[in-house]
Parts: sequence; C-alpha cells; structure tokens
Amino acid sequence: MSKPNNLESLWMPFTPNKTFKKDPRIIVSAKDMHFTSDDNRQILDGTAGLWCVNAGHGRKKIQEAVTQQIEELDYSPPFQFGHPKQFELANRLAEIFPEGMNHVFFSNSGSEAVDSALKIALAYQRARGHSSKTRLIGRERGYHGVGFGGISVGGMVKNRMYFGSMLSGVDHLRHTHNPSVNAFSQGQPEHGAELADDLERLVQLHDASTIAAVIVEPIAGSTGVLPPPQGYLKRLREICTKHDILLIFDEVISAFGRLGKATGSDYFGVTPDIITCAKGLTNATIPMGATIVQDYIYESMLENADAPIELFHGYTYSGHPVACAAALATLDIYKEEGLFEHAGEQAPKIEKAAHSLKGTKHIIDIRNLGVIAALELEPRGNAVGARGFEVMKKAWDMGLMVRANGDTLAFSPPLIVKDNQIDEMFTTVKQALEQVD
Ligand code: PXG
Repeated sequence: MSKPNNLESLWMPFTPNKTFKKDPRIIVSAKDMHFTSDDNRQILDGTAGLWCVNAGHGRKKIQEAVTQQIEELDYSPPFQFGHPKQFELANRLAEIFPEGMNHVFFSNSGSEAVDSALKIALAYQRARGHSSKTRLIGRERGYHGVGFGGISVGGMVKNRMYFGSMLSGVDHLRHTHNPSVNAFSQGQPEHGAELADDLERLVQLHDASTIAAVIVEPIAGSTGVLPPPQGYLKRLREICTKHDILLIFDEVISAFGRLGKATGSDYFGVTPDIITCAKGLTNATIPMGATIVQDYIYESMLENADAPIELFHGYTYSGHPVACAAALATLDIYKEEGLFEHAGEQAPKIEKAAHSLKGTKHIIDIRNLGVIAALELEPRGNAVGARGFEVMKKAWDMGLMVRANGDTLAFSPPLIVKDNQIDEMFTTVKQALEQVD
C-alpha cells in the first residue's frame, strides 16, 4: 500500500497536523521488531508503538485467536449477559496480578481504565459509609489518559490548560524529578523518598476524611520517564494506609513485562488497592483496558450497595469478545516465551547502552528502568521540544522509531528486543543527536 493521496480529512491526535501533513511519516506494515514505511524502509521499533506492542508486531497466535473469535462470537452485550472469554480473562489476570487483587473491570483504553478506577474509588468510599471521602489526589507531571477524570488528576500542563476547570476537589502531590541530585542515575534515583510525605501536607490541608484516593504511575512514562526514587512508593503506600486513603497505581505502561514482571507493583514490592492497565494487555492488537481491584473493594461494593446494581458504570464494549480473545492469546505468548523474564535480562543491557551516551551532544540526563530508557536533551533556547522533535524525525529517516516527549527521547522497545537491536537503537540515536543543532 502506498501513500494516500489526500491527508486532509483526518484530524490526527496529539500531532501538529499542519507540519505532519507537509512531511508525513506513513507506516504500512509491521513484523516483530520492525515497521515498514510507505517508501519501503525497515524502521526499528524503539517504542513498542506507544509502549504497547510488548510481544512484537504481527503475532500469528493473536491474529488466529482474533479471526476465530470474530467467526464464533463477534459481540455480546456486557450488561446482564456474559460470554465465557471475559470470565476466563479476568481469572487469568487475577493469577498474574498481586495477591488479593482478584476482581477485574474491563474497558477499552487506559483512559477508560483510569476513569473506571476513580469512579470505583468514589463509589466504594460511599458504599462503606465514608461518603465525605470524595477528593482525588494526583501528582504533578502525571499522565492518566485524556478523559476528564484522567486530566484532572494528571499533571501535564498542556493536557489540562485548554480544557476548562475539569473535576473539582482534586489536588496534586509534587513530582519526583530532581536532576540537581539525581541526574544520570542508573535505575531508581537515590534521592527523593521524602517527597511521598507531600501526601501528609495534603492531608493536613484537606483532612483525610475528605480524601478518597491517590493515583500515581509507579514509573511516570509520558512526562519523560521518571523512575520513582528508592523507597518512595513504599512510603506513599504507608501514608495511604495510615490515613485510610486508597492507592491507585496506573500501570498502563508498567504492566505486562515492561519492568521484567507482570506488574510494576510486583517489581517494586508495593501493592496498591487498585491497578489500571491497557496497552500490553492485548499486545495493542485490539483496544482494551482493565481496572483490577482488591477483593475487599469488590466485596464491600456488593455487600453495601444501596441498589441491586452495585456499580452504575460500564461500556458497550466492556470485555469485548474479540479483545478478550486477543488478550488471552497475548498472555499465552508472554508465558510460553518467558517474555517478562527476557525483559528482565535485557534491562541491564539497555541501562548500559543508554548510559554509554553520557557526554553525547545535547544530553543533560539519562534515566532508565526495566525495558525503558530516556535521554533528556537541553532545550534549544525558548523552543522547548524543538530539538527532541528534530531528533525523532532524523531517527525516523535513519530507520529508528523513538518517541519525543518534549525534549526527552523515550525508548520502550518490544520485550523481544535482541542485544544487537539495543545497540542499534542507541548507535542510531547518537548519530542523530550529533547531526541536530
Ligand atoms: N495512563 C498511563 C500511565 C498512560 O501512559 C494512559 C493512561 C491512557 O491510555 P490510552 O489507552 O487512553 O491512551 C496512558 C497512555 C507517550 C504516550 O508519548 C503515552 C501514552 C499515550 C500516548 C502517548 O509516552 N500512554
């Protein structure tokens, strides 16, 4: 398939449409670790699409499962009726998510998984008689998708500033980025656990009796990759427990092997009350999100609800049979190929390769954890993001997909990434950096 002859009608998301349409980057197919561009070049996928194609592209097993599912049962309504695969998938997720988290609510994206988590948190507090607990706490620089709930608790300025006043009753913890003491940390930075105490400040301000939940990404992704300081998440957990506040981990990026384990919770050894996930759940073949809750949340809702339907929430496509088939096949692949373990083995190689770029032109910080690495560039004067964008374009021309989040270049390849491909990613980006002003 070649370049479409008219790009005008499509309004592309999170894309400068005018610039893109003058100089488009068109992808026509993908297999394993590579995209093919419309000019027939092989592009190494350094980002697993958008942090989501964890098992690599074009997986036969998923294709077959999807095809078969469409033939067998294309759709069934999720309210008041069930189909076998959604129960099977929920059980399979309960097996690999932390102990005690055995109840799964399905949606179609990370944004919806987050909205579902926030709504469940509020409904749960009310059901158990704590209806004054309505405040939601996010974190500066957090990304929780683009629904009004997600942008309200999120902390990325551009995602919020255009959209009015959003949800009321929301506050934010300070972010954890502190390059003055942590620049070029390998893995989790040493300094900053005490930033979790910021929650104590908000409790002082608002009182715990008004706070329903805190939501954070265990490792912040979109904002430019911020691994949590050592001890930070544990401390946040302790403060939430102390004040009877729910802790939600948004694991849309960190679940399904990105850190070498099924979940970030497992990797960090900190268990939240609710986890959101999406992306790697279906290897991105079919859109799907999930919100997984502790048993006590589900049980309390069922026991204490004041109506026969305990949760007035759901989507036409919750637990869509085709998405469930894709997810089940994806989980099989992760298990059969030991992909989470493989990711764990590749992590130190990515760390070494990323940090070997210290001293390269423009780089002011390098961060990494699991199969994630980021190179932060010095912005070019006032043109914040311009340098990152140019390196991304240059890398594309050189056969590498890298993500530019402002002036931070993020790498999050499929977990199947091989040693030589890790080398190729960082060699190519180094060359691109040297060619950009
Ligand atoms: N939570 C987190 C932590 C995410 O990373 C979402 C929620 C929303 O998921 P959906 O499926 O609604 O997009 C995400 C999405 C980037 C980038 O540039 C990251 C995401 C999306 C788009 C771009 O890093 N993550």
